[in-house]
Amino acid sequence: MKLTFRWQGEQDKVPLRYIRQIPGMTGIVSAVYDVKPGEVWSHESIEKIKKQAEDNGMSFEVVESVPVPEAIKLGNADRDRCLENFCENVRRCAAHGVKVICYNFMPVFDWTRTQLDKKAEDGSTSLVMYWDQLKKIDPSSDEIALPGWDTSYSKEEMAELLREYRALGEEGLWRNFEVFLKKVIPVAEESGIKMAIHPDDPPYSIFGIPRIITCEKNLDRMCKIADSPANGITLCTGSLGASKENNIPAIAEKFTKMGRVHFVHFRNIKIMEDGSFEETGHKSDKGSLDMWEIARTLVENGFDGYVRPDHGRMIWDEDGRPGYGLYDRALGATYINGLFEAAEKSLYNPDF
Ligand SMILES: [Mn+2]
Repeated sequence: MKLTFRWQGEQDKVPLRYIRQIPGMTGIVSAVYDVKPGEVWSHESIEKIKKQAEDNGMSFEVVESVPVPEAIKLGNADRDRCLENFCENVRRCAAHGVKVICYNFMPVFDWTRTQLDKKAEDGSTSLVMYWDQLKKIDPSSDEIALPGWDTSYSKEEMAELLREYRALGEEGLWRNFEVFLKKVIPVAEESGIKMAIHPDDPPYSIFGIPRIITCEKNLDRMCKIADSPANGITLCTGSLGASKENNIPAIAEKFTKMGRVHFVHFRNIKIMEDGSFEETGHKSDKGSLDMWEIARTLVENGFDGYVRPDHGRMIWDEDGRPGYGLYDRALGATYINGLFEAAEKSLYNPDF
């Protein structure tokens, strides 16, 4: 397991010199933020991140994310140009030592939560998705807005996007995803890059917008479209785990055995009776996922890829981007170290 940490470039409040002090930290997960989605990343910008990481004793081998522009997901007139640019970004990342590219194929929004600062009993705050908050929003309204959603769209643009995706539907989105994979995976293979799709978060449709990277069956379907180790997944335990239907250790076992798990987002989540969920501390007994079982399954099936703590709570009065403070993610990192060390030692030394 190679322990990594997300760093959102120079605008990130958490400096690299702090990240390097987390025990076991080997690398950062980052992206180029100086051009719009769909444009080509400059060599200078990619190289700069690599140098910043290396100056701090870490590597830059995982990109999260190369954004997939709406033109590709919708399959509209600008698709071919955007696909060419995406492929060029894959080649350029490879040229600067990147090994894994995390991306997602979620329409419009990367993730959906109803509140970003829900206070828990211990005073910490975290991201939550409560159905009773969500149901108050009229899905036919053109003014749907939830915390954390992209605010770069105007009201009219957002309404138009929602209309287009509803008309496209799930099968339409699969068709466009297939076009994407058939174009990008051969380029990734050639360049030595492993593509790692991030599951939809949460893994079901909201407001009638299609979502397809949601469950084992659909991950299977994806793997078959381009049958190559370069066509892999980011096992985000908290995203897939937001649906009770998903058995995370079973999914981890199956896709690790297939050689398709290249990156793991390791976090816990507490699912409520009605399917609402709260992001919790990483430890197993704080949420609904058995984190030890997931770590053990990965190790026993030969997983040797990149892992990062995913979202953390806000604790110790830290002020920053919700989910991406230093303190709780650092605690998550040390927990990951503990679970993987125990799993590796018990695997290689059965008497342990
Ligand atoms: Mn994730």
